[in-house]
Amino acid sequence: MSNPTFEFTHAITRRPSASIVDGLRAEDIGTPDLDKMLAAHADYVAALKSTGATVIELDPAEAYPDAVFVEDTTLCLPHGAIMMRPGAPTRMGEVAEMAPAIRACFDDVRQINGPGHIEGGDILVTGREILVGRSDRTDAAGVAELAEIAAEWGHSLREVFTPPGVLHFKTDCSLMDAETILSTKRLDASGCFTGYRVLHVAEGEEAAANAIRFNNLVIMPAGFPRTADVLDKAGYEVVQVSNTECAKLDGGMSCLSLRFSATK
Ligand code: CIR
Repeated sequence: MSNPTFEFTHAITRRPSASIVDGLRAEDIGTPDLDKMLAAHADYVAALKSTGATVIELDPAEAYPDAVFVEDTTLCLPHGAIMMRPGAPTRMGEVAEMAPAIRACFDDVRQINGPGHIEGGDILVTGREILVGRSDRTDAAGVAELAEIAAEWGHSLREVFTPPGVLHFKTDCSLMDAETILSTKRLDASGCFTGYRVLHVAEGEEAAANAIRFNNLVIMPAGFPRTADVLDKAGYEVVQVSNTECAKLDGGMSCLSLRFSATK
């Protein structure tokens, strides 16, 4: 039987555009290089495809510098999809850009109407619940609006907190399988994963916590050998993809795709 938390028929990605140099960042650690980012993005898409999934590759959206980070626009669940309401004003328009591709894959598409805000990067769907981290981008009203739709679709939702100074909840954690979470120690210390099996990223490799489980693979950023070793020893099939350019914009492996099983 398939496991809806990590077995998917589809992914949606969007190629980065030249405007990526204007992408949001908490701290300026250098301008992303478009050619390097395109090469890494192609490797990422190839890894997704290697699992047998269909990858819908959207064209660059020049008007939205952060549009490559598609995860923040939509929450995809087995029943349907929910269009988010980003907390970053420059990212609001990305939702309408994504909607046609989502409508082509899902019969039931809902919308967070506001006034609250919520971004996909703050949402971790596990085998038993939906965890949503309040952050600078996701507020109580946004979480409450999502909770109503999630309840209608039979999911329980638990509000947790993103550590201060961390962009999104999933900047610091990832689902490895229905019961196993890869996390930084600082996030796990908050107690939000009690009852789960938790694997910690290696000390000093906190940026490795944003990975994805996609079908048979765990796709993680390259350059974190001790965490790769932890995952390898735990029995996961790990693929590493360069994340140097997206990291300059606080982005990582989960941000670059929407992962789901299409309902139509
Ligand atoms: C932003 O600040 O919104 C983008 N530069 C990075 C978004 C990363 N998305 C994610 O973690 N889901």
